[in-house]
Amino acid sequence: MSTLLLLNGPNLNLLGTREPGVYGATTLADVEAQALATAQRLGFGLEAFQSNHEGALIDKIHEAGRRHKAGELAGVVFNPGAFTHTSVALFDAIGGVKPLPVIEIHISNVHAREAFRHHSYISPAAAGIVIGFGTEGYTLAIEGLVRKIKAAHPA
Ligand code: CA2
Repeated sequence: MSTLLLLNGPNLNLLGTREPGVYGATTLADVEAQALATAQRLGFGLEAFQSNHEGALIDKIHEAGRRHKAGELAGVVFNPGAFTHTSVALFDAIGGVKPLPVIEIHISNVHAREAFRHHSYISPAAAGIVIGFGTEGYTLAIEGLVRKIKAAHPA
């Protein structure tokens, strides 16, 4: 049970290439490499997946749920991008794979932005939320996820 999944949703493949004022200059490849280093420092492996398609993200969450049941995957860090504010289907998917822990992360402080970003369909299903720490939030999210995993499975 020593692998984590980093899941990124729509347009996050553009990280570091546009809108550096909002999302920073770090690329998605940098984020994934940093996340792997963080996971390994904490004794875990890490797989990364990004998709611009809601159904592909849902399929990946279902697969993560099956792997969690089989003892092959410990938890998920998920930036659902704009689907955060629209997707009942992703809320249902995360609810459908409980008790797999899913940490929701947002690079920007969505509450300091447009009103349509203030509501998350994902948050009620998430085990924890990290918002507004830039791409360093991914490191915080992995650290928080590992704390929750260790609390649920004391050595
Ligand atoms: O702050 C976040 O992490 C968001 O999840 C990012 C989403 C946005 O819709 C959410 O409200 C908050 C957007 C991701 C788009 O990423 C881009 C990166 C570079 C250039 C353009 C888009």
